[in-house]
Amino acid sequence: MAEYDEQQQKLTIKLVYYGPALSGKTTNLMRLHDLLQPQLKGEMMTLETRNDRTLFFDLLPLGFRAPSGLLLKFKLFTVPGQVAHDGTRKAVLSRADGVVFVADSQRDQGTNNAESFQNLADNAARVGLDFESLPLVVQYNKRDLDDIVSEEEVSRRWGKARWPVFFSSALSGLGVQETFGELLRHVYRDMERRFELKSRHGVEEAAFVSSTMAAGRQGGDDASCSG
Ligand SMILES: Nc1nc2c(ncn2[C@@H]2O[C@H](COP(=O)(O)OP(=O)(O)OP(=O)(O)O)[C@@H](O)[C@H]2O)c(=O)[nH]1
Ligand SMILES: [Mg+2]
Repeated sequence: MAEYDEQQQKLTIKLVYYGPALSGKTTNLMRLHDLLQPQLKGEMMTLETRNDRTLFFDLLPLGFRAPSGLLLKFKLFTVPGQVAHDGTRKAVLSRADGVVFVADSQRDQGTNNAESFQNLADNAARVGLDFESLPLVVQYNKRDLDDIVSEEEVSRRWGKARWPVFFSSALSGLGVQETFGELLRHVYRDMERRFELKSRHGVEEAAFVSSTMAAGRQGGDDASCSG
């Protein structure tokens, strides 16, 4: 649930990378952190443990200021994929405004992907999110590996679903920005309905996406993400 602070003219949007253990959620955030310009972008915070396994979450803050003066702040989180950390996953998912589901393309990960997607639907219900209307993009990661499901198989699996599917190699950054951009477009439509971003704040969909991506290029620290 986006937090709108009328007094401070601030809208805080929470986006969550969800998926099975080791699918590449933290790597997606690290690549976004590298790809986006550094000046306005908040420092990424990771709480990593041994063997690349997130124990709590990662957080990457971004932000830009709308023509109306409204500050749009984005908080990007990853959940820990390991089955045991379901309580943390639920807490991180709570009040999310959009989700990227990062699946592992490796052939032997089909069951883990399916269970994690079901876990996402279950936890969304538990924290009171409407899964039907939640902006969601599916990403099949690790396309650079050998034993992976083909794009045709993935299309067959998700073809009838309403969520867009992207392919990526987060390790090299391929597809990372495209996935995030698509999520931003879906989130925009939701925010536009609720906060009239276009008429009240002068923010159109294309600007919403490009300003977030170019968060660092605007200079000045009025849109600083700290605090
Ligand atoms: N070959 C390849 N390896 C990847 C890719 N993306 C991530 N990895 C590797 O997969 C391992 C796990 O990546 P993470 O990003 O830590 O995975 P995670 O989804 O955050 O894992 P949890 O925090 O345990 O849920 C790391 O060794 C990454 O370098 C990719 O696209 N290709
Ligand atoms: Mg992680």
